[in-house]
Order: sequence, then C-alpha cells, then structure tokens
Amino acid sequence: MRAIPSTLMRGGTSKGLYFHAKDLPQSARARDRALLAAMGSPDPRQIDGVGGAHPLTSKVAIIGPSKRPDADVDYLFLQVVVDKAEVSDSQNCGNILAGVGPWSIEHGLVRIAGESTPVRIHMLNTGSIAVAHVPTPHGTVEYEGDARIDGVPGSAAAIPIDFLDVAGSSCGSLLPTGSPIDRIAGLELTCIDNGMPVVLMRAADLGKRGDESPEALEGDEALKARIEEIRLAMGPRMNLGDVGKKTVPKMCLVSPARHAGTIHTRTFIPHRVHEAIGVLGAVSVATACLTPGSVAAQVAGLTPRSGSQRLEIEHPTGFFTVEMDVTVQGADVTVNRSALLRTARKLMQGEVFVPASVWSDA
Ligand code: NQM
Repeated sequence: MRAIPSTLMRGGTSKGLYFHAKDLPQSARARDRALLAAMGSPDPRQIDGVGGAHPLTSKVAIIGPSKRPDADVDYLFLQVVVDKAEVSDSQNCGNILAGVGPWSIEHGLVRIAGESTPVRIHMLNTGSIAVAHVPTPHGTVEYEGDARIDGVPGSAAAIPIDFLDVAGSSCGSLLPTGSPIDRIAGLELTCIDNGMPVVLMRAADLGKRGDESPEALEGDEALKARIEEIRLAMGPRMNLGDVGKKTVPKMCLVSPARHAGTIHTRTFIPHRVHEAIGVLGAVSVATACLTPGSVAAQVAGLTPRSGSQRLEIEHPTGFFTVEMDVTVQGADVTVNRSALLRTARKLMQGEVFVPASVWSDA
C-alpha cells in the first residue's frame, strides 16, 4: 500500500480530502487513479474508500505554493465522481475553498499575520483569485466560533471570503450566450457565470412549485431527463464544449422567495440535487437576480440597481447570504465585488492508503 499525507476537512457544506501538490503523482492519470482509490470510486457506496457516497462528500483540494506573484497558494479542485471512474477539474468549488486558507497556514505555506490572516488563493480551475480571511487570534488557526451557516449543524469560526475576478471565469463572459434570456424548446432560461456556470429556469415552467425536497426532484425521472437534455444543449452555447462528462453547468430551478429572502432555489449539480446550494453557484444566482431582464430578476420581482447589497438565496436547508457590489447601466451589469461567509473544520489528519499499483504510470 502507498501512504499519502492528507487532511480530511469540512469546507462549508462540503467535505473532502486536502493534499499538498508535492504528495501526489505529477501525472494527471496516476493522480486520478490514486484519488479514485482514496475515495473508493467507482461505487455508489464508496465502501472501499473515505468518500461519503455523495458528490458533496467526494471532493479533493490540491494545494501548493502559488506560481503567481499576486497569490499565496494555488488551489486545484477535483470532483471525484461517486459511481464512475471519473475525476473532473471542469468546475471550481467555493465550499472546499473555505478549508484552503486554514490548511495553507497549518502547512506552512502562509505566515500568520495577526488576529486574522488573509490568504490569497489562486483557483486553478478558473484562473481567478479569492481572498479568505482566516481567524488566527492566538498565533494559530482558530476553528471554533459562533458563526452559523445553513446546512451545517452548530457553529464555527467565521471565514469571510472575497472573490475578486470570477465573472466569466469558466465561460469567458458573465452572460456567455450574450443575452440575459435564451429560449430552448419554448422554455425561457438565463445562462450566467459569476464563478460557476449556472442555467436558471422558472420551476413553474417545468411544472414544479420550486420547493419540492431534493429527494422528490431526484425521483422525478421525466424532469431529470428534460433538465439533462437542456444542459447538454446549453453547454456548448455557454462555451463549455461537450458537457456530457462535466459537472457544469449547474441547473437551477427558481421560484419566488418563501421566507422573505430574495429568491427560492433547487439546484441540480448536475444530476443529484444540492441539499443547500454551492458557494459560487449562489454567487451566480445572486448576480442573475441583479441582471436586468433575467429569469431570476423577473421571478425575484427585482429592479436591478447599482451599489452594494445583500441577497439572501433560499435553498432546501436555509439561506445563503451573498454580498454583491454591482454597477447596472441600462441592460448591462458589471460585478465589482462578491463576498460571503463560510466556516471550515479540520476533521482528521494523517495518511490515506491506496494500492501501490495505482501510483505509477508503468
Ligand atoms: O458552487 C457543489 C458545493 C458545490 C460547489 C456543486 C460549490 C460552488 O456545495 O462554489 O461550492 O455545485 O457541485 O460544494
């Protein structure tokens, strides 16, 4: 067996293994084989690995010193597919990102800078930068605190995260099809990428209320087939190429807010339904709410305006608060800043074991 140094962490509402780049094979093929073996994929139960048998608990962060002068660390996110022998770098993950700052400080990649240590993270999947503010009040990372995020029981230390340049980071532009509204087979939708490619559709247009449970939506085979058809058609139009084996775009059903938030959501990621909503997914939905003419602005009943504002994105287990600063000019929106709060927890640190045979390319 081969032992690989690794840390198991909760980042936001996700969970995964965090590795130093130097501890994994440099060839992507051998690396992916090692990660599949570590997680126990392909297997719906991931019984022969440490994965949690759900896309949200089958995630990997690979971290190393940054090659960019304006960043401290490089972070590569990999989604290990649960029931297929696939590892995908096609998307970023803002939840696993929440653990990258603490991990980087504890692994000597970033020096503590006082009560709070800013960690500038170059997100390799999208080439954009996030700044995570990690609480370090006593010269070490503080994980415990009183911040709560919906989808995670209890409380933990707050890690505010700023996104500097995520608009269009996967698709080339904020509105990849060039329009706030597209039509496909009689259905109106909005395609947007403010850090995560997302297709927004009115739940009502698909015959849904929009507040069904994730299990109920996952059990609706006809709905899933229709959504997958739309996803495969919109992927190339969003400059993502063939998305058959990619985990983007995310497919989001929107409906009017139920709990005095901005908008109500259910998100296919893209085949399971999220128990909450992804971080950058929420940022993209919030941005759609501030985009004149979009499906989201219509459903939220918003007249988009410039300035700093807080949007509450409702999801199956609560709210996701996004702070946005935008400039709206006529039909155009420019994102100046997106920010939010996450928490993270170190769960276990040591070595994960994989069969020696998966390691080499020979
Ligand atoms: O959108 C799930 C998650 C995510 C991704 C997914 C995420 C993000 O909750 O930034 O965090 O949509 O695959 O971890």
